[in-house]
Amino acid sequence: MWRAEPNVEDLRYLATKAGLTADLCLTAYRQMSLIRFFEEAIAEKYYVGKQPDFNLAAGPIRGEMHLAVGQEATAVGVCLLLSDEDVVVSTHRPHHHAIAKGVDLNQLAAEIFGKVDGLCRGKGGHMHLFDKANNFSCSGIVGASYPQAAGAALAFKVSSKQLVAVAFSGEGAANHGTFGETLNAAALWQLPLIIVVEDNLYADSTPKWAAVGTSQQYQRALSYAVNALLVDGMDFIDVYRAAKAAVDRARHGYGPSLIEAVCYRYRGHFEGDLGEYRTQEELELWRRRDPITLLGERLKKLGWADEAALERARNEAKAEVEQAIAFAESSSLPDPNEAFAGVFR
Ligand SMILES: Cc1ncc(C[n+]2csc(CCOP(=O)(O)OP(=O)(O)O)c2C)c(N)n1
Ligand SMILES: [Mg+2]
Repeated sequence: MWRAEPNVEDLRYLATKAGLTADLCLTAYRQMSLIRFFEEAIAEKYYVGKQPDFNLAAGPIRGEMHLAVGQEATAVGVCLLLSDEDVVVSTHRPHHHAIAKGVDLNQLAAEIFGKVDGLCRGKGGHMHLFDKANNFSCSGIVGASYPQAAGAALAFKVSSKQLVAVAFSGEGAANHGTFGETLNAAALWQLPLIIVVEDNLYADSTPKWAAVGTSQQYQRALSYAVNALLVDGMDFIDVYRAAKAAVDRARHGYGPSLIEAVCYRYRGHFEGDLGEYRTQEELELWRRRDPITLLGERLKKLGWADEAALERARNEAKAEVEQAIAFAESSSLPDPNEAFAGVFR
């Protein structure tokens, strides 16, 4: 999947042809840094009070935690092309998508901490984030993002709105029946739907080679007559280029696309995962193509940003994260009397 690094002229050509500018790339760098710092801060808080027995119910953040450190380029490369009104449906690993879609960082942090100022007043937690203002949602049900986003895409189509719906998923989710069913309906009805499969090579501890007959999901999409693109998910420019083409098609009536982005998660499937199913060498190999470092280096090579500008972007992102974590920590737990308000019974 990895290509040789393009020379600077080719890089400039590819980036500008996709509509990228120095400003947009710097925004992407800042967003990706924001996601990285946010998730690292959440990881640090998550372990408070959980050691030595790893008690899931202890500490300021309770329950399971799935982080996407390493996968920032896919979220930002796609969501930079979306408006507030476009819909994003995410997964059990949702923070990078939420931040890239513009979900308020304070409300996101507070929800993860189970606090009353959270997106769902603390009832959803990290896997169930709903934000009407930004048309963002997610759920812990693997494979659920496809039909949900297709529903939104169908609504956009019948109401003749030039909006798109994006379903993010992992590569493991693409083994669910919902994947094929959604691809078929989306092709048949030419829905403005974009499925983004983040192929991080593992579904929990199962490597994809042990679970799937074909190594690439995009081949499955082609067989349903859905436009399909395979990209390097560690490369922001490659993701953006493909996403721009897919979003343009969808907005202008040319139907659905699937983008398969090959990427890697540096942390465990969940926090507490010992990761015995993969080697340290593999992890190190992927870290060498870190998406944030790669974009930073390219910006310098293109003359689009210098180290001082990158550092400023990182510092701004860090300050924003610190402020959001402090907001979440100082927010109150919900009143127990609210437990049954706003839920199905
Ligand atoms: C319907 C359903 N089946 C099983 C699970 C348990 N489960 C949670 S995450 C996961 C693996 C998902 O892998 P993938 O789609 O590749 O996403 P990744 O975790 O790699 O981001 C599984 C099996 C679930 N949450 N929902
Ligand atoms: Mg996976």
